Amino acid sequence: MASPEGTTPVKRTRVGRQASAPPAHASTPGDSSLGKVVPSGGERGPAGASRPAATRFAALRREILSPSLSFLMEAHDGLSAKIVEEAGFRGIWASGLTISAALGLRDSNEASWTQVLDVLEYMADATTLPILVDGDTGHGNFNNVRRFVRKLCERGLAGVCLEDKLFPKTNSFIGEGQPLADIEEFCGRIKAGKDAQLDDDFVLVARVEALVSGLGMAEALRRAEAYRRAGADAILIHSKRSTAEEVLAFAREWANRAPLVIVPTMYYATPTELFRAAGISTVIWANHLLRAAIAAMRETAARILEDESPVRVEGRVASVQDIFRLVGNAELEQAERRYLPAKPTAGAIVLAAAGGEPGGMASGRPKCMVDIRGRSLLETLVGTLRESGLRAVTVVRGYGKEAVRLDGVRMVDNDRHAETGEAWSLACAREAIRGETVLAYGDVLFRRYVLDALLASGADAVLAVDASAPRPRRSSPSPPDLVLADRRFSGHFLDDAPAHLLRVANDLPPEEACGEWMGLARFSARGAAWLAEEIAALEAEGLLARADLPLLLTRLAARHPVQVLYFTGPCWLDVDTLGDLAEARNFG
Ligand code: SPV
Ligand code: MG
Repeated sequence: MASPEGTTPVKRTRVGRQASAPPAHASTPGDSSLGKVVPSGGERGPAGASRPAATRFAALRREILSPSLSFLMEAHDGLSAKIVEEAGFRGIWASGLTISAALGLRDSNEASWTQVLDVLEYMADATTLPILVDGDTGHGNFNNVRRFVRKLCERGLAGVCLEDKLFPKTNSFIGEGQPLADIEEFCGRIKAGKDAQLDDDFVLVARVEALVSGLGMAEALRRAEAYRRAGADAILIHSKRSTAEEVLAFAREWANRAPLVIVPTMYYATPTELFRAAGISTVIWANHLLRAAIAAMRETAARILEDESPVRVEGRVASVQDIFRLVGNAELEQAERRYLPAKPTAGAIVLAAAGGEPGGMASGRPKCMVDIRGRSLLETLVGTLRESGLRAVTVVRGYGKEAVRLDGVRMVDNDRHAETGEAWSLACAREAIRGETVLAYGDVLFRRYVLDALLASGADAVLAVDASAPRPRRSSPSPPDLVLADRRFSGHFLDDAPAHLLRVANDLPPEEACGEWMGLARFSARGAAWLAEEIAALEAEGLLARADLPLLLTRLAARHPVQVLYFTGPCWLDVDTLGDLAEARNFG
């Protein structure tokens, strides 16, 4: 890469560094023999993996000093830091503007420096990437700077950028002619910061505001040179113009005396190649994740307000699963297996023996294998069961059984599926009706909270019932399982007393029904024993082959309390028709 002058730009190492031995006052609570600390944030990766504490300091130094153009992406909290890492960036800009804004504050030092430090600590904990902290003016004079730098180092923050303005600062894009710090005084802040750093590789970037304040190129260069001599590892030359002209002119004059950092917020349209050709060291994309989040949050809030429902936004926002993945729930599950006492887990039986769908929906495939956004209906359903902690899943298959496959589940066959009903299928999985057991139809999808509510219920037998008025089915081949209970849904979740099942049937007059069974039930160990007994009773009476689940559950309710748990809203889906299938693909 040639510089404009034709010399090879060198990203200087140890530019203007102070003596490398840690000064006497820079005590190292972690490991004094190496002159390095073990920063709290440097020990853990996103999934708790340990990393050598010093690597983030060295990594940021490498990025800033390396001869190739580097990019730092803005983040303002732990989650956005994770997203920067996931996107593939190699470093993070902890922006003062966006951290303040995310707290609902102005970029005017309204958040105290310790409040900012708390946010930074979350960010450092959330990612393995090196973080360059926007240190504003250093929160006071040289004395505040050195305490701030020590605290950053202790928390694994790899570098700081200090701007030559006065406390309390104002964002560079507000107003004209902001007063700048006295050069000598600011050099004192730089020296104090470098003397206070607890890791040799900690990076201090000095930010020159002379162009922003309208003081001209000569003043900008004079200041940059003074800051370099005071020990700054790199210079950030800031500009609020809409073109990169003055920044590129500065770079030419500067001639690589120290690495140059830029923030093309206002001159964003400049091709990045020009920065590369100018020998710029590092580009900071300073605020784009927060701006993206603001736009998305606004649109989402407006839609939900307008619709009084999140249905239209559901497919456009990150799923709850995505949140779990981002924050590392999988690691927590592993840790729970390692550290918590083992407890008996519930099992599940999925009845998926029914045939393919009329109307060509499943085009000859068993219904449970239709595609829902790249996964089969069965896999999606079992995924929800697993997310709720159900490990031992048994699937009863029948029609097209060769096509019914899924890793990690036990398959049981009902080879008489054509002439038998659901109770027979369930009886095929009799062995699995032991301990706490969840029972689900193989063609339903439901939100996880429905299952979690069943699992949290203290009842021995409990059914999930949709209390919304039974919906007309679009030429559905299977009539709804309507429920009659001793209490209707009161419309009020908070003071709802338990309701108990009287009857489940397809032929109940809809106006009498209290709701529709969603095809999902849970039995305690005792309830599972009742269920097994009822299956045995049907068998003894010669009724098992023809019985469906409504009959089985109605008989069960005649002998034992079977609770009904009411839900409302779009929390489940029975995939019967092409229309249902389209809905299922948006169900998330
Ligand atoms: C920040 O991101 O807070 C910055 C860059 O300091 S700027 O907003 O351009 O001043
Ligand atoms: Mg800032």
